[in-house]
Amino acid sequence: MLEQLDSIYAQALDELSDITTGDALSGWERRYLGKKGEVTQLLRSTGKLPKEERAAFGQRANVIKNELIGAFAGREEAIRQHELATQLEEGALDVTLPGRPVQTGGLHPATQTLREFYAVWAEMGFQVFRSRDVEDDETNFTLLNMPPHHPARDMWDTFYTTTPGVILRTHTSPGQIRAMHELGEDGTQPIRVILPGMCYRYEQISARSEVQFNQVEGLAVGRNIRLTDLKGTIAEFARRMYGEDKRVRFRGSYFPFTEPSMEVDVECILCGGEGCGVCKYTGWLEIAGCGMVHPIVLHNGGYDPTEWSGFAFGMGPERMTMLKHGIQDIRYFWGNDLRFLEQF
Ligand code: FA5
Repeated sequence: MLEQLDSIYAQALDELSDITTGDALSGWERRYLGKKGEVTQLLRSTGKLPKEERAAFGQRANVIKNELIGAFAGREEAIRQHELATQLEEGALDVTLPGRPVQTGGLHPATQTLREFYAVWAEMGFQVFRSRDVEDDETNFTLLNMPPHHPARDMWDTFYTTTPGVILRTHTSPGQIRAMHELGEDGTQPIRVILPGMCYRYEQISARSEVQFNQVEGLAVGRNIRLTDLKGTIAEFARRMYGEDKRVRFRGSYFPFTEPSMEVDVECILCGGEGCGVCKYTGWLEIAGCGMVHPIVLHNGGYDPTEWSGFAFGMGPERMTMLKHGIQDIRYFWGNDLRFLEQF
């Protein structure tokens, strides 16, 4: 059978050298290398040989098969080049025609804002900490100072799963507890992180509210962190993000996991504080909720609140993108309408 193999090999190469068209080449491939091709059939019959001849035969057959595959590819390329040259000669191919535009994708507007956030917060020394989308009720609420039946739980309409106690996180704040445990080394190390991620709320969808949206949480824990550190950090972020001259203001608010709690407004980025439709003629846009980390939350994160303090904030990048580009409806973000997406 070895002689038969070598003679098929010689014959195949001989035939190949005469082939000048794609059709003939396909026929050649079928005849020698196809499923029922001569080389393939011979390889299949290896099992019928006496045991001591099988290895040598199999090896030789594989070498020949690979050589033929290589020769085939070489011939295919030669035919392609020849056809191209003929087309050029005959003028069928106009190389001066402009190429067809290649469709490129782009970053989603929310992703663009997120990346701007990452860059600004990284410059300010905040590293990214990724927490989980599927949370437990305890971390999402109880450890954030909202025990079962606490009325403040109503602020976050929740998606529950069929597994008791397992929910989709309603905000990125439970990541505070996880970051404190993972990075705090039993409450002995300071922390400075941002926690970006998708949040889920069982809310009525409207122009301003979606059932899924991104948040970027921030958390700093240290020995002497004060309210002025929080205010200075947020003001610096707003300046870096929206411009040197942008003013920010803080309004008293309530979150169970911060004390005191505030909302942050930045001077309207569209009208510069003059008053316009986007800022509802107030001159201010809300960008974040924030506050000093509640002592109970510090304790739940493994820190001694008599020695450690911290601040936290939470921002909504989609709402901030809407403000920046004057987008009227948050539903565009996840509608996958190219007419919307291609504008960014
Ligand atoms: C919170 O979720 C707090 N965890 C924020 C916080 C963190 C306060 C740390 C203090 C300290 P709030 O529910 O206001 O707060 O949501 C924060 C931001 O998420 C909002 O300002 C908004 O930009 C965005 N957001 C909230 N709900 C939606 C929604 N349904 N669709 C789109 N964006 C939303």
